[in-house]
Amino acid sequence: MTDYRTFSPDDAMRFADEHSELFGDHSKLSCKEFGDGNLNLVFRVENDKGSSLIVKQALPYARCVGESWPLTIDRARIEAEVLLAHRKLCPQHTVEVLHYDAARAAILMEDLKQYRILRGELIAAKQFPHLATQLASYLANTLFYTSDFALTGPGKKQQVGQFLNPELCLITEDLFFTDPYCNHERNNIHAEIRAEAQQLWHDETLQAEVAQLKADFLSKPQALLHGDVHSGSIFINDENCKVIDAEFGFYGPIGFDVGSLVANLLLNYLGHFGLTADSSRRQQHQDYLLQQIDSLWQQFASQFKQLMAEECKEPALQNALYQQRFMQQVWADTLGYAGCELIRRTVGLAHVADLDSISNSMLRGQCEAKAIKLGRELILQRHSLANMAQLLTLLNYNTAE
Ligand code: SR1
Ligand code: MG
Repeated sequence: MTDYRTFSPDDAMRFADEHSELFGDHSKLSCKEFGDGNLNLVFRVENDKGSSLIVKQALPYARCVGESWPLTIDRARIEAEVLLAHRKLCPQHTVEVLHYDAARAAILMEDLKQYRILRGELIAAKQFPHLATQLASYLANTLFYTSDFALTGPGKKQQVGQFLNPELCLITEDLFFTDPYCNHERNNIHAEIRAEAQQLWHDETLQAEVAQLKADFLSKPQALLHGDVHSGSIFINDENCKVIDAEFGFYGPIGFDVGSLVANLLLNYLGHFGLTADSSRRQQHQDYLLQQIDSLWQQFASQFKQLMAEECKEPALQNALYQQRFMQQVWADTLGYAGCELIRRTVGLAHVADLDSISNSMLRGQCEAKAIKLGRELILQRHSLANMAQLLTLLNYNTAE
């Protein structure tokens, strides 16, 4: 870590200036740190004509906790390399990395200031008709072309090694699959749902299924995942959306990425029981979300199937029955990991604003209880729910007022 030091706004400005021809006269630049994420520093560097770029620097610890939680700065390499790899496969929906500096653990990237963070938009009940289509395309392309269907055996193994990411994977392993199911000091449990959280600690049936999902997360390197596709990692506007923040990327189970996204749309759905008092406005937004979730899976599955049928390079994996079984297993994983995300965002360390910003704590507790209940059912029923329609029935049954 010899050349590493935490950037000041001036350092970030110089870094952007060194690695970009965009700016010209350095004296006309300004820079502000505006990151509010869990881990890193994020600066916007701007010139007097309004052109701007983003500098993101990994801190040697988790920002949301402080120096008592040291964390590798190599996560900046993982983030840059995953984004570069995904951008080759899906340029329209992946943020552009312009430069990566290993010694300073810093990335220079395009500024998406014409876009807004999806989570905030969904909390404000904004709707984007192309959301499902665009994200299905992102997931199908990035996941198919980094899988055994598209890579050679040796090529895939080289990639698995390049993206091992043990420290960030450990965070996910702990926060998703361990902490919520025991009385862990990292958990963040609101008093209103203490009883529901405690039930999770004694639910051995559920814990056995979570153990299976964790074992698969540890040992199923199917494709190069983004690893943290929640609605805070997606920038959106009326025309397009772009995925950012790939520092949790590694080779893992395909259903983890798909399930994380599905769960974040479900968290927004549940949050609106407490966020939006006007019932017809709420219903309208929730109908939109369900339609997007349905369409996300349908379009993802149909594109992935088409890619398997037309582009599979590995002769043995061209078998149609195998491909059908493969999709069935991705579906079950999607439901299971979506269930884990619903639960960990409710009782674990890292919450989501879709639930936390509900001002009435009793209503918030009711929404959180629904999230735990739905998460549990998704995990337990992931092999028996045949399709998205059944999931939606389960959701309506579980959330009826
Ligand atoms: C300590 S990191 C907490 C969470 O923030 C990231 O965005 C990931 O979702 C992680 O689980
Ligand atoms: Mg992130």
